[in-house]
Amino acid sequence: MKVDRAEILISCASPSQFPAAGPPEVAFLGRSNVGKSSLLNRLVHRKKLARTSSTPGKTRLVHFFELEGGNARLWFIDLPGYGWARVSRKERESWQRLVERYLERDSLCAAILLQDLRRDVSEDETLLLEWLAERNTHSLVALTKVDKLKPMRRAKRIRELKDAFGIDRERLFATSAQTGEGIDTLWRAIEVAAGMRRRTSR
Ligand SMILES: Nc1nc2c(ncn2[C@@H]2O[C@H](COP(=O)(O)OP(=O)(O)O)[C@@H](O)[C@H]2O)c(=O)[nH]1
Ligand SMILES: [Mg+2]
Repeated sequence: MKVDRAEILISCASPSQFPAAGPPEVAFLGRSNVGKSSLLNRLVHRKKLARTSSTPGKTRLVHFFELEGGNARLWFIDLPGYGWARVSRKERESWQRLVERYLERDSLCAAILLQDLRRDVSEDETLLLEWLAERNTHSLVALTKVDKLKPMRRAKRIRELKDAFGIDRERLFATSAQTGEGIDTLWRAIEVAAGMRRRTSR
């Protein structure tokens, strides 16, 4: 999708603020600092649509972004990151409630789980993928910050994470928000999931 217009629609602190269903929705999930805001910005060719920072954010908000290109409209949903050390049980539960309620939406056509290429897969990620599979939600995994490793090490790491996630290579994307690597390929998968294009080999 060639994005002509991208803007924030609403940031929701509770499910009651979620907008009524509109265009197809694609959601982004991942641990704090995984590179979610950077990837979102890269996908829509905006430097600052989603805020990026080197310090993990603390607010738990579900951000709805509206994208328009040609005749197509799509919503990108930025879900709050997880995985802070020392969060209270209450905070954890409120994160879970917000995210689970979002992921129940019928207008959701794909959830993209982000994973830092250099980190190991934790139970947070495997449980999320299982949960999505149980709900029949189409899920993809985007490995982030691949520019941080040299090609040989990178290829090995991609294989290791593919095995750790136990998913097909077709659902795994090696990306870099810095160099733009993997962005076109991920876009194609998003378009297929959103019914904007037919599946083709890549
Ligand atoms: N080298 C490199 N750094 C990245 C990449 N994506 C994000 N970062 C850095 O990782 C940190 C966290 O990024 P951010 O997008 O704010 O993560 P978020 O908390 O998941 O939204 C920032 O310092 C980014 O500059 C990438 O593809 N390559
Ligand atoms: Mg962020």
